[in-house]
Amino acid sequence: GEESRRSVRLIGAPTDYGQDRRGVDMGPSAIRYGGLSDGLANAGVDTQDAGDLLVPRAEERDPEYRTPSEGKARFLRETEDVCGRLSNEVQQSLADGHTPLVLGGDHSIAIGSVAGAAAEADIGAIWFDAHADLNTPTTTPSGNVHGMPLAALLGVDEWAGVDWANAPSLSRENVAIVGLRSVDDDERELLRESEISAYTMSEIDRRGLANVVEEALAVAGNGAEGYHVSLDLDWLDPTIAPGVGTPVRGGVNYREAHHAMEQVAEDGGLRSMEMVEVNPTLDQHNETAELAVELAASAFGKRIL
Ligand code: HAR
Ligand code: MN
Ligand code: MN
Ligand code: MN
Repeated sequence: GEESRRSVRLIGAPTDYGQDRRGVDMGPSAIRYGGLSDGLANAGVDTQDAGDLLVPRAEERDPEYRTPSEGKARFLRETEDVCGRLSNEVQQSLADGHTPLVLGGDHSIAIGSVAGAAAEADIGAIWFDAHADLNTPTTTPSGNVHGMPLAALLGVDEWAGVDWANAPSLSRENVAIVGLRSVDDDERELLRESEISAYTMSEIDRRGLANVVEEALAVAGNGAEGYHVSLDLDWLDPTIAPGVGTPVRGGVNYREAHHAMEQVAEDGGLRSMEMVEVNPTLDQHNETAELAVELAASAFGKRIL
């Protein structure tokens, strides 16, 4: 039968607090300039652009922040401020009947996107990423919050009860991480003992990405009211997505990535989405942003025939 047309609301979150390569705050501009509204129009969705959140420049802030646990999380206060406002925007978008598509910014903003998406519903999440993003201020090797958002949303250790993460916004049995190839020791320990579904590149080699994504969609959607897709562009192989701050060789290729997003579209359970870590200062001719645009079009249902 006739399905009602999906409407997407773009929300820019131009942060670079969460990592130490400058320039990722230009991600929302790069992705828009890469043709996002045309790409989504080609996918048959209506798009409105809510513009960018106001994000104070990092230079004007003091990055040092020790948490009550004596851990380290640079720019945590600024991250809390942005994520609180982003959470409200995402919640409002859903209340208005528009699917939120958040443009980062570094991956720390996922704390706000998912907190907003989970505020009025029990949701799952699929985390397409080379990294697990499961550190806490105590376990982090870098102090960079972009390595921590999934732990924050799950309420791991000192992240439990952090209200601006709405922690826990996610439960472990509804979370799937797809594409892992750079995991820290404490993250590995957590993944071994928990119910989080974690798919490494090695498993993708063995089983094929389509099979893995089919399983990840089932995990994220099982008993949940839809799921959030968090797309870190470093999920892709750096040969096709060089414009990211922490590239890791051995990622998924162009066709694999498209097919995964086509599976998301086909599944129909997508509630909210974000694309993060695009850094145009590290890119070649904006190709990483343009790839993000193409992948968004596939995720929102672009058909060839
Ligand atoms: N795991 C490392 C850390 O915590 C590197 C994290 C890099 N993270 C991202 N997001 N690019 O996936 O510092
Ligand atoms: Mn990430
Ligand atoms: Mn909830
Ligand atoms: Mn990553």
